[in-house]
Amino acid sequence: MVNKIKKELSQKEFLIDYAEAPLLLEGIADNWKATQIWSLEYLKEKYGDKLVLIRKCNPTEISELYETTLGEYIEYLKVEGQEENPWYCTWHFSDNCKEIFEDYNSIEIFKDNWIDYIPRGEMNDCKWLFIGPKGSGTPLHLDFAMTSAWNAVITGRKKWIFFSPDNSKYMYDGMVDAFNPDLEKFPEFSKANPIIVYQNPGDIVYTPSGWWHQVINLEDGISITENFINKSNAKSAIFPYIKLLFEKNEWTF
Ligand SMILES: O=C(O)CCC(=O)C(=O)O
Ligand SMILES: [Fe+2]
Repeated sequence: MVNKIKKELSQKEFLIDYAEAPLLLEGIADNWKATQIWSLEYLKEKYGDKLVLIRKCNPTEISELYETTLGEYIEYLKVEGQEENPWYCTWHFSDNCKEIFEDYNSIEIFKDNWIDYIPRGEMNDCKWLFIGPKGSGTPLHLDFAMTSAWNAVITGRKKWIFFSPDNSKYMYDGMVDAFNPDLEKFPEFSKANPIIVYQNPGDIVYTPSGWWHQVINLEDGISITENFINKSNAKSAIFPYIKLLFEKNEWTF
């Protein structure tokens, strides 16, 4: 069973009781402007000309990214019937639309994000909007550089499956479709202990550093996500992250 909570937590409560496992924060984003007014039509009308990235969803293969406009992508959502491997849209909105920041507020326990202190020329922030149809989602993975993340559903509904860091030996580097595993190809996967989470609009899901997860959108939907490093995960995340910074800039130690 996943930990669930309906109220704002203090930093202290979070660090002591909740930081080490996935957490469903129910209804915590209900009063965000985004949750109250966003729809596909609204985003298309306001931000239809913005450039976004799209990729084909395939739970067992890494797919290429393409660039399009948000407006064109939302048109695609309207006209396409349900495809087996639909396109999923990722919008790194701080590149071209900082206005989005006005429509949500990161909650107290995730507010302090040390990635925010890195000059943007060195490294991008890790804040995205996801837009996708029913059946879209993200294959089994670990978030990069052992960062943690929060993800708020604005519209739609998501199903998550989590596996603790102890289960890494059964994960086959994320090649398994955890919702529909091929146990002949990946027999050890049957030993893993899944935690399933259903997320509704206004709910935030917290993914701790080092936890495997896969996500599927059960309905067409919009979500906001941020990866972070702070007190809660500094011990495991800070070194992989700094290493990544160095590699990205081709510096040497
Ligand atoms: O598709 C999603 O909502 C999950 C996203 C996720 O896990 C990620 O971006 O790391
Ligand atoms: Fe993730």
